[in-house]
Amino acid sequence: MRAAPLPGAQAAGFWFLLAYWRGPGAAARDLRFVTMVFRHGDRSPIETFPNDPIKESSWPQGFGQLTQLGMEQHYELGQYLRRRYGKFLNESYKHEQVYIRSTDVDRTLMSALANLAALFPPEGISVWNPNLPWQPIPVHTVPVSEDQLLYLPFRNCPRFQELEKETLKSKEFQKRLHPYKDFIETLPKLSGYHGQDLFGIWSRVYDPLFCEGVHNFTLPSWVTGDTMAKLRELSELSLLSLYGIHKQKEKSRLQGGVLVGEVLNHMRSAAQPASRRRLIMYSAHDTTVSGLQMALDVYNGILPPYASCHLMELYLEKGEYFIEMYYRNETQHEPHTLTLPGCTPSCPLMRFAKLVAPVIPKDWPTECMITTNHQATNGIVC
Ligand code: PT3
Repeated sequence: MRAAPLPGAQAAGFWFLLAYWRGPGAAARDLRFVTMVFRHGDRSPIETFPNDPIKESSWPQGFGQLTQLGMEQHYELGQYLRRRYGKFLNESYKHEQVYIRSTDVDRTLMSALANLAALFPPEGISVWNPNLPWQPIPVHTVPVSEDQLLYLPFRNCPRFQELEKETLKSKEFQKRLHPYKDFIETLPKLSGYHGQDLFGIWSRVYDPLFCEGVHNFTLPSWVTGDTMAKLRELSELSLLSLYGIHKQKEKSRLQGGVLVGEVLNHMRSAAQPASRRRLIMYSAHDTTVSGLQMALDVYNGILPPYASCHLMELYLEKGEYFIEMYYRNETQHEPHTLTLPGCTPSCPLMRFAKLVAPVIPKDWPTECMITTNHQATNGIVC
């Protein structure tokens, strides 16, 4: 039954009461800590297919680089974060409150810097050059070869390689792949790329075409809307099958679960009364955002767009800590609430920890070596 509309004065009173009723609750809910994982902004292709008439020299900075559009996207995300967390983060940057880590890749490092320019413009005593509304903020990194946190997928893991092979053979994967078999057969002649693996089709055919489309290059005549739709669906299947479709929990322990464990440790530390840390930011890739979301079982199956951002907030309410997660994957819409399966949108920290425990590796190197192949267990294959 629909409620009858309230007459003017009565309606105003109703909204006032509602605001008052919500007010004290909202005040009692205290944001304590925020962590986020985002994808870098728009970039040039990383590689392309042999028949592509658009070569690396067509891109102002060559392959794999953040474009000016990518810088704008991250500056915009930084402005959004300033609006969302401005009060919580004080008027400007404080080193003991903030930590930023990026993969050691130009586009992720530059994205973090563009973002921070908008998030932490100098204010008051932080102004060091009146003509420049910018201050340096440290962005930490480790070499890609040593990155055991953000540069997903971790390929140096024999058990994971075994799971990838099992996935390709699984009924579920084959069922999903079947409708595209004829289309895949047509690709080598058109693109000159002969690989049949989905990751190759994604990174060497779909991705460069997508980048070229964004930058208004003329695409080859065989690249119709329907071709792009099929290539996108195959790329989505590639990413989904990387972390899921077959033994998702076990794969997560070897991939995104490492980051889940790190985030949970930070949440627990932030819940200590002496903690001064308020923000930890991770600048990374589509494969990082999706790997984290697959481990948390909240992935929507769509390739994470440029500058998409997974937010995790820790609140203190009536003596209990809660985690809330949001996904900002478009600028025209407020971030979408993500609910950890088995919990409520605002999930008690203890319950969150219990629910994610199965995807957090206890000993990643050892778990990676437990394969059905004895050579790997003996450390011969790695
Ligand atoms: O565009 O987000 C992306 C890709 O992950 C890209 O940044 C990349 O580095 N791909 C190589 C595999 C990590």
